[in-house]
Amino acid sequence: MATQPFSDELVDRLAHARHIAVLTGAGISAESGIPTFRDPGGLWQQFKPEELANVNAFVRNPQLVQAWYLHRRKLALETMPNPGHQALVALEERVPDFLLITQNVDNLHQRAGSKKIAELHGNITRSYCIDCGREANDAAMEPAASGSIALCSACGGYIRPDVVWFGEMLPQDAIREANDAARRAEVFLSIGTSAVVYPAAGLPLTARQGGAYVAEINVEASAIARYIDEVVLGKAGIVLPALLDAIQKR
Ligand code: BV8
Ligand code: ZN
Repeated sequence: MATQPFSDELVDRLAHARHIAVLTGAGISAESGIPTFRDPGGLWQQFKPEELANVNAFVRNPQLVQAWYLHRRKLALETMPNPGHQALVALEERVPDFLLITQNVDNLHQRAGSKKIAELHGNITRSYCIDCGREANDAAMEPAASGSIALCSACGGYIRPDVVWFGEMLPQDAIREANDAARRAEVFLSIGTSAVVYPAAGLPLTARQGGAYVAEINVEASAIARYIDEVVLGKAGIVLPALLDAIQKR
């Protein structure tokens, strides 16, 4: 029997907590087949996300950025939520005050059935016109797949994905809700994030200051590992179901 990768203390705290907040990053979708941001290989890895996920890149080359997001949206739609996403749905159902704070834009938490979600960086399934703000439908971005620039049918403006780019403000309601949940959390889980992008990466520390027990689940220690209570090394798709199993046995 492999030793469990997490402490009994973490299981007990999660089993009895009434206030839980969870932060997820690209690592929770890795086992669904979506490459993380700092992954080697892959067609789009020739560009750094910071080079494409910003408004200057978009204005300079709207077709390239639209094509990149169209590619990522198709990948997200073709993949399935994995047992890590599903375990977080089960955790939400056990707890009266739960918030899933995600940096991911792949919509997999929503497809897995999570309900209480704060989308810090938007959602790749939505897009809108940068001039008139109209929400564009799924087909509107298709011209970018064949080398054209996708334009708004109402005003001819460029269409962009509804995600937060570097240098852009996060949705105010999402970041406020996330900070409130982190402050009142008794347990805060940081899952599959390198914790280098702010303000999201500040949330585990906000939780710690509010008195929460903070644990991360990652295949390697993240940038905040030294500041938190527990580092659980392992794949989210393996560790989270085992953690829920242990909680349900308490
Ligand atoms: C803002 C959406 C300001 C688009 C994204 C200098 C210092 C500090 C901060 C800054 C600075 N210079 C600039 C900033 C601010 C900047 C920032 O933090 N930059 C970083 C790079 C230094 N932040 C911003 O610009 C934010 N806005 O600050 O606005 C402002 C203020 C006032 C007024 C106006 C403006 C906006 C940030 C949002 C950017 N958008 N994405 C898109 O997705 O295309 S960020 C992008 O990175 C994704 O959202 C992603 O989620 C996020 C973080 O990455 P991770 O999710 O952590 O993914 P990563 O690949 O890094 O790591 C994966 C982890 O999973 C790894 O640890 C790996 O070990 C682990 N893993 C892998 N497999 C598994 C696993 N774990 C478990 N199981 C597995 N199987
Ligand atoms: Zn328009």
